[in-house]
Amino acid sequence: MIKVLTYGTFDLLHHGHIRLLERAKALGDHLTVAVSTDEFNLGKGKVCAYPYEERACIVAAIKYVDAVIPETTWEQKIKDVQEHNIDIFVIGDDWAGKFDFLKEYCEVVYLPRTEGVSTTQTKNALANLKSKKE
Ligand code: C2G
Repeated sequence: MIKVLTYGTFDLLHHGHIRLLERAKALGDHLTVAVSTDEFNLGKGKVCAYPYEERACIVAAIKYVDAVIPETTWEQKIKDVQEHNIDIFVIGDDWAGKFDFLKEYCEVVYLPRTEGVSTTQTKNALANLKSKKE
């Protein structure tokens, strides 16, 4: 069984996230997603619309996802790859090169991001909607 692992915030889920998870799962038989906790996101400068428990619940419901674990630190990836017997680490190419240190432990794949969609754009669109109603 080929085991795949990816990491992300997955706030205000959109088709860019779904396409990433679909392609990640297609690389193997089992996909584990490490969802960033709220505290970890603060370190990434991100304040989420949905708290960790809700984001984890939503990601776990996606048909491509087989397991969800929390992402609490930048340093956990090697341990995660070893403890979960991961064969392939996958993430969007906005991170290209950043996780090459994992090549010692597993295959590393950077997938093209889906253009034209982002959680930030979704937040801005919602803010515009709100201002139009006022
Ligand atoms: N993504 C994508 N296309 C988009 C937006 C996001 O392919 N239009 C991908 C990202 O490249 C990432 C995944 O979807 O692989 C999750 O994106 P985010 O929730 O923004 O995750 P991020 O904050 O980049 O967290 O340790 C790694 C970090 O936790 C990654």
